Parts: sequence; structure tokens; C-alpha cells
Amino acid sequence: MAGHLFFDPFLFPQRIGWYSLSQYHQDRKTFFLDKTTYISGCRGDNNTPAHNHKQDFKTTMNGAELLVQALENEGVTFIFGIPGEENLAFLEALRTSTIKLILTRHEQAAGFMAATYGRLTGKPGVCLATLGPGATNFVTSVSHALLGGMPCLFITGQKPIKKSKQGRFQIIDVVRMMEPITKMTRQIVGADSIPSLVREAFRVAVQEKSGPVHLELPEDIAAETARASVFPVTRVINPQVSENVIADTIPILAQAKNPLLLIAAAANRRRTCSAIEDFIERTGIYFFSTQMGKGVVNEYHQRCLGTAALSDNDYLHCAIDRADLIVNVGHDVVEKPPFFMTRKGVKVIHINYFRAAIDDVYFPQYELIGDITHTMRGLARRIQPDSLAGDGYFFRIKQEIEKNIFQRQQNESIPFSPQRLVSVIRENIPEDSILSLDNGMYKIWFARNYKATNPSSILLDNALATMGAGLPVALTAKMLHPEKKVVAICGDGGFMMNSQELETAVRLRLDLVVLLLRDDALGMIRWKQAGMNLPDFGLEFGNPDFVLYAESYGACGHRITRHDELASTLQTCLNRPGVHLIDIPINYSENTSVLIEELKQKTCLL
Ligand SMILES: Cc1ncc(C[n+]2csc(CCOP(=O)(O)OP(=O)(O)O)c2C)c(N)n1
Ligand SMILES: [Mg+2]
Repeated sequence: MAGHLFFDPFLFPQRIGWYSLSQYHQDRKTFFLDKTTYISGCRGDNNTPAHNHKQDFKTTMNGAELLVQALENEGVTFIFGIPGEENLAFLEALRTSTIKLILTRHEQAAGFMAATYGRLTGKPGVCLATLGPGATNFVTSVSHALLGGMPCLFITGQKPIKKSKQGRFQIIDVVRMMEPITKMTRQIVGADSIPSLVREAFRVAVQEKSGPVHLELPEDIAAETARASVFPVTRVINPQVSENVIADTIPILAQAKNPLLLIAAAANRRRTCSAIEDFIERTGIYFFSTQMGKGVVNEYHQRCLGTAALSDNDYLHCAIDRADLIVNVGHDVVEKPPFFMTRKGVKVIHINYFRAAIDDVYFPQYELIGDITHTMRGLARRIQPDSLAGDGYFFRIKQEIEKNIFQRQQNESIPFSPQRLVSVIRENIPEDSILSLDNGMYKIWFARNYKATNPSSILLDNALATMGAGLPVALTAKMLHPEKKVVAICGDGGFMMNSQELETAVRLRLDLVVLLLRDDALGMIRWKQAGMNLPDFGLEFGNPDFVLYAESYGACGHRITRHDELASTLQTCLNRPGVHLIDIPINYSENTSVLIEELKQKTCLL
């Protein structure tokens, strides 16, 4: 930093008299932000040509400052994380940058938050941790971003690589650890390579299938003098399927008697909804979605058959069994299978940004690889109107699905039944709200019973399906969409894996509602255990008093003790500022009665 101050135009002697430190930082920030001013040099009150002026700053930069400048250049606005001693030069560079540091209480949460930034904006989210233990805490969130296709950059520190007096203290090979779970991982071995590495990292992160990248900044490289300058940011354009391939697909679609459209994760990553909607309107095709495809097209649509919450044997699978062709937009095998392909069964057209990974349960016969919006528009343009509506069976199964899936919503018992819970929530939150679901039994019920109306309005992870993401994901959603209501829905097991982030939410003054579904157990696993006819063992725990727990963080705690309290408490929390936690007792006995017993009885012969 010393070199920076030497050339700093804001410390010219005539200005020092009235200058407060915070004003200094503010002006310096604006100076670096305002590219026009920077290049013309007018604020610096000298006539040095733009090029030389820039050069002055470059010669005085260290690696950490150049890394921060490269991130600013990429448009980064937040960095989530927990710095360690190895990140101090980076932290110092961050202090006077335009980037806001969001300090979290666990690196895993920082990773989830950065991944969600990428998921919701399409631009890489960035997070920071120290070497060794900080980096290992990132592993779950890196994996969540990898399987979920969320663009993000994980930055970790490291001891000096050239000369160090610390032996092997805290050192593990982080770059190798990151290798199988990132799209790119590099140690920065020279400060001047930072601009190209950052540019490459951002390009790789957003290219489909988008995902996590990692850079390690060792202490000595962070301190090293840097002379390189950042690269201009260029757009990466997705390849497109050729018109010939699109034309060749039309007869395959036209020959199908009962085609179905499947909408899945990749369709929710980018803005594909209007192209998919147009395809549905033009062709009359019935559709369903995976859990991660929910909301791309409004689930109240008359041709929507719902979400494949289960892989098999739900009412929806009657339609899938009847289909002779499935047009799969955006599903890849990292998502829990929405149905199982068999050798003699339904044919599948795989439409995605990238090729299919062949698996025993997924081996599509046709692949259209390229930009999804382009493909769907191309198909819609060439297909005969109303040609994919089927023979009437899907209309009948739609009535059956609506009748059966929503039949227990009026159950007024306490603890809450999952179906009742979902319906009260659906009725009481605005349509454009964002729900962030952690992983537990309730996720299946929400996937099956909650009708989503907007893309990315249900943030759930059905790829890594990790517990602990619900709350951190909700924090980023609220930061990015302060105008929307954001509700985190967590089981008592998953919530306690990252509940410390209540403090972060309170510190950031976010308006957030957390629904804590309490069954004093790992309900989902308990259900599976029972389903395997195993004795009930090893899956119950005690809980803190969640109302007091929330209040100890400065949040507001609420407890539901009567079934008719939930709607009004939810309304109150949604309309009051601050972080609210609502402790809701839940009874999962419907898991067996509905998802096993009732589904065994069903018949698809309509
Ligand atoms: C990090 C992690 N550990 C374990 C699991 C396996 N798992 C999936 S759901 C579940 C139970 C979740 O319990 P809870 O959060 O209380 O929700 P509930 O099912 O009780 O509603 C477990 C242990 C997981 N998905 N992620
Ligand atoms: Mg539980």
C-alpha cells in the first residue's frame, strides 16, 4: 500500500487540511470506480496522458491489489467469506475497493452465498477463505455449486511459496483438493499472471455447464510488485444448434402420439422461460418439471402435470408411462431422476447447453446441444401448431393429479401435516416471493404440492442435496432482491448446520423469514429407515428453544402452537422488518400414508 499512497492524488498537500479519513476512502473509491475520470485524469489535476497516468498506478501495485482490481474489472460487488492471516494483504486491498466484504460465520455458508449469487445473476459469485481449515470448509459449497451448475469463484490464501518460516503448519494441497470438484483450480505463482488467470476463471465459471473455479493466492505473491494490467471483459456466447439439426428433429416430434415436455435445472439457470412458454402455447404439449426446474413455466398452467418429486410411481408417472417421447429441456443426471428410462421404454430428446452423460437410467436417443432458447425457438417456429397435444389421456391424468395431490390440505391437526403446511404457505406469501429450501423430508412435499409461478423462485438443491444451505442461500436471495419476500424453509437438522448465519442476517439488516420445521429428528432418514422395515433407531435429537435461540441473535422468535396461528404469524413476519424465525411443529406420518400406501393403491387406468 505504501507505493499507492505515494502516488495518490487524493493526498496532495493542499487537500489534506479538511480531509477526513472516511472522505479520503470515499473519494479514492469513486476515483477508481469512475473509469471516465480515471482515463482522462481530470481529477488528478495534471496533464499526464491517460496511458502514462494508468501506468503510474500499475507500477505501485502488489499482487493482492491487482487481484482486487481484476475482480472490480469483472464487475464483482460482493465477496463473502472469512479471511485468515494469509488473506490480510487481500483484505487490505479490499478495504479501499468498490467491493463489499460480507463477513460470514462459516466458510461453507460463504460458499453457498457466492454460489447463489452466481445462480441468480448468471455472473460468478466470489468468496474468500484462508488456507487449510478455511479451504476445507469450502468443500461442501464448492460441490453444491459444481453439481448445481452455479458460476462462482472460490479464493483461498496460502503460506508464501518461495520462502516460509512456518514449516508445513496448516498446509494441505488445496489446489489438488479442489481438482475433482471445480472446473478450474490454480495456484497463482506470479503477480503478473493475475489478470489473465482471473479473466480465464470468470470465463470458465460462466461457460455451460457453469460452475465453481478456484484460485489460491499465496502470501508472497500477494505482496509481490505487479506490473500487468487487467483484460477487457468480453461476453461468452453459447454455441447454437444448426438449423439443419432443428429441421431434422421436427419429424421425430411430429410422429409422437403422446409427447411430454420435461423442464429441468438448466432451463432455470438462464432466461429461457418465454421460449419454453411459446413452445407450449404453440404445440399444446403437456409438461412437468424436475425439482430444480420448478417455476420456469407457471405451475398453474392448464397443461402443467406438476413436479417429479419422486423418481417413480407418483400420479405424474402414469403420464410418463403413457408418453412415447419426452422432450427434456435442461435435465442432466446430477439431478435426482424424474423418471427411469428403460431399454424398451419412452424415447428422449436431450436439449441442453451440453451433451448428455449416459447412465443406466438416462440414455437419450437424440441430442440437441446448444443454447436452449435458440433451440426451443427454432423448434417452435417449424412445428405445426397444436400438433403435440396428445390423445386426451394427459388431460384426464391432469384432473386426477389435481384431485389427489391436493386432497389433504384441510387437515387441521397440530403438529402440522406437510400438505396443510404447504398450502398455508402458498396462500399467504406473494406470488413473486422466493423460497429457499434446505434438505429434508419437507422438500419432497414442497416440490410436489407447492405451485411455483416464477423462474428461480424456489431455490432448492436436488443435485448435491446438501443440508445446511437453506439459510445462507436465503441471505443472498434477499440481498439481491430486497423488493421481494424471501422465506427460508429448514428442518431442525439442516437449520442447525448453519444457524450461526442468523447473526450475519441480523448484521446485514435483512428482512427475512425462517420457517423452522421441528420434528426433533432427521425425518427424511427416519422415513427411509421405516420404508426399509428397519427398527426406528439413531435419528432423534434434542433441540434448543428456537424462539430463545433466535432472540439471542437479535432476531424475532415465534412459536406456533395452534393450527390457525400460522397464517397470521406468517403475515406479521412478512410485513415487519428484521429477521423472524417461526418454530413450526411438523408430523410426518403422511409420508407413509400418502407417499407409500396411497400411491400403492393408485391405478393409471382412467
Ligand atoms: C450435509 C448432509 N448430511 C446428511 C445428509 C443426508 N440427509 C438428507 S435429509 C436428512 C435429514 C434432514 O433432517 P432435517 O433437516 O431435520 O429435516 P427433516 O427431514 O426432519 O424434515 C439427512 C441426514 C445430507 N443430505 N446432507
Ligand atoms: Mg427434522
